[in-house]
Amino acid sequence: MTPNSSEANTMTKSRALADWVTEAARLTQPDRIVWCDGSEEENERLTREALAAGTLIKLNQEKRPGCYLHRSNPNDVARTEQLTFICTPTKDEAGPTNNWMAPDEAYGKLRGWLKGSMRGRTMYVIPYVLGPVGSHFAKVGVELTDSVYVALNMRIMTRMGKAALEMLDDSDDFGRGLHCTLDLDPERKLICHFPQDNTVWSVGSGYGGNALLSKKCFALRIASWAGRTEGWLAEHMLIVGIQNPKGETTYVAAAFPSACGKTNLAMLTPPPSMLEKGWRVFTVGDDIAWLRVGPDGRLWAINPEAGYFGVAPGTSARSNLNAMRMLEHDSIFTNVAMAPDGDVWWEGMDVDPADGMLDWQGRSWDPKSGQKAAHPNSRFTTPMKNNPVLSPEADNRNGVPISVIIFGGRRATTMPLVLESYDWTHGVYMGATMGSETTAAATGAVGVVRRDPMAMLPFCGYNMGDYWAHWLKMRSAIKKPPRIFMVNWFRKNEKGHFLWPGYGENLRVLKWMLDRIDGKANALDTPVGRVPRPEDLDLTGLHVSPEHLREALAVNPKEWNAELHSAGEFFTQIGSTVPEELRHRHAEMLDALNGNGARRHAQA
Ligand code: OXD
Ligand code: MN
Repeated sequence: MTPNSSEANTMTKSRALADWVTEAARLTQPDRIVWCDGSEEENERLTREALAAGTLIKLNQEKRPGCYLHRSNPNDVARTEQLTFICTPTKDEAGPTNNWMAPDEAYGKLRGWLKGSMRGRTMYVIPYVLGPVGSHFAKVGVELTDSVYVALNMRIMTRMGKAALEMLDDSDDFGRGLHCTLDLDPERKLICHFPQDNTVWSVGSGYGGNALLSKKCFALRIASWAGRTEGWLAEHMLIVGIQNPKGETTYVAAAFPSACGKTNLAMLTPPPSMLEKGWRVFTVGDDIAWLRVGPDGRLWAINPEAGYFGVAPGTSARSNLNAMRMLEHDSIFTNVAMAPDGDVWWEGMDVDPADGMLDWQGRSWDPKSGQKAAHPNSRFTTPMKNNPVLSPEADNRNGVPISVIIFGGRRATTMPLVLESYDWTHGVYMGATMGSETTAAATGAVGVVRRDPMAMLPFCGYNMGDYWAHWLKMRSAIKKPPRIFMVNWFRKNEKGHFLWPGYGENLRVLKWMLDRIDGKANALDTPVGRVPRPEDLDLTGLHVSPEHLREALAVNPKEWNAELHSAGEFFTQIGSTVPEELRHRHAEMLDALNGNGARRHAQA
């Protein structure tokens, strides 16, 4: 059957959209084109089709109603950063941290691969809104894909279907995402971004971060580019509301690299002593924040997504009870293990594995084999409305006002539990130089420290130095800037033991930040930032040895000399676009650390 453009005309008032779908269909030659409307009926139909094709496996519907398992191709389990390209006219626009390809070359190569690639397949047309529908933050995108798994996930992750076409109306202003699974041949896999065309073409991978184009591709890479042009920020940040016992809520945005506990922090359960006093935590978002200066001069944020694509291993009643609850229904699991009764299982779930478990590839699993049952980057996709602590503001068109920005990484040494910046520039410096040990969310070695500025290394759609300059420039537009902090929940002692219990206890660190803003808590000035002394933290009901706490909070000059040296090398690697202000601040810190003159910067 030839693609039917008259159907398109009845679905959308946008000539540009209808034409683009026709053009993509002419190239890829699908047997059928299905326009997704986001309805429940459609969800049931697509689920049935996915079950029939073996793309989804039904889980135990009594234990987990509406839940399904997907097993991916074993060599398609994580983002492939080495195959992800920013295709700007010049290499400098993409900068030294991105792979670059000239737009003509990328389009040409992919067009060759895409020719006839959907023959025998269905092309799903998936219109979606990033952000609350009708919000001035919101943007419309459309993804064309040959994957029913992608269609079902997009329904969870975004406001998908009719609402998006209504918002688009007859406009041509929408993100154009073309995704084709192809044959998963690693030699024919590329994720190419064309920021000037508001376009992403992703070929050869079905993995979430490569294939759910709304997420990393549009809401971060393309949006960061748009944010720079339009004067706002698209960030790899969770957004969380902290309600104090008086009922006042303060909003915090926090950037951590992939698989460092963003979802856990976004859904944190307060420790019993704080819960008793009336502390509460509410999730606005767990992965991405779009931030704009509001009419009141504060920085306001929305979560562009409508669901969570979280890492399953390590998620347990202890680490994230709210996540365990939201995963009880209407969720898609990818590459987790399956118990004989049709339930899911993963390492770190704090539940003993049943006998007769199947591993993530569907093979019978021997617990003694030393092999993982669930893939370390196995995932759940679940709608935000499943979250028992979803913020009542999660759908607010105006977003929420941000008082605190946190940068964080996974560092075994050097970085104290928390470090407060002296001012915006120092905070931007902290973000720009942050490092973290690599995790399983991307292919490659795990556990190596890499610089991951603002947790955006794999997600910034343009030159990293220009991105830092944009952050610095934002300061002049924000009348009441959020205060910036750095955290590290993962510091270890010489024996390799974690120095801080983490999880819910992290709320104590957040409380210190809020008290700092209110002028209620003290801190110690160090050459690299302010740290709490043990007595500055509220530790009621927490048993942590004074020795461990001292080590967790320590700023060790020897470690910091090495840290600054390595940050300096990173600046050299970024090159001439590094803003002078950051270089200057770097030199000042080195001086201060080595006792050469007093610190010269101003108070926040
Ligand atoms: C994610 C990631 O999936 O950061 O959120 O990799
Ligand atoms: Mn992420």
